[in-house]
Amino acid sequence: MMERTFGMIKPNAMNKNIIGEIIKRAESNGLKLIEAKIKQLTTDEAKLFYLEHKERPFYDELVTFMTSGPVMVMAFEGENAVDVWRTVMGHTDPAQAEAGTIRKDFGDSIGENAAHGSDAPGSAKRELSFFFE
Ligand code: DAT
Ligand code: MG
Repeated sequence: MMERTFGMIKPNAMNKNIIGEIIKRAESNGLKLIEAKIKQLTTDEAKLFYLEHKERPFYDELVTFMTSGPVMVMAFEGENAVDVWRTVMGHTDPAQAEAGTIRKDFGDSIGENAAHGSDAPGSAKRELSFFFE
């Protein structure tokens, strides 16, 4: 099924100059980049974006990290885009991520795991509208 998903390159990955490599992996797996921008998240934006994790012990650390430098927000379109992008990114914890995934290759820790991807079509819709028209 043709669908859209939301992806983000996190600050640690932005520091590694691998935007091209990350987009190449998405494109090689059938995803088309249809919108993108580089921006600095405000603390309020990061808190709201990750509101579902508000009660988690890592919430403050997550917000601090996500505002530590610019991110790149992206809209992808393709067959099963949500699942495809999650697969290309790999497991949340880089130490547990499959070989050849973005998080395995560029993640530094479970917190600084290089990329974000929506986990379901519903969250994709919400996250896309959070950053794009
Ligand atoms: P995902 O990003 O794979 O959807 P998630 O929604 O469970 O994972 O968590 C959102 C982000 O929060 C994750 O990308 C990194 C951070 N995070 C998750 N679990 C963590 C933990 N145990 N310690 C520190 N940061 C964590
Ligand atoms: Mg998630």
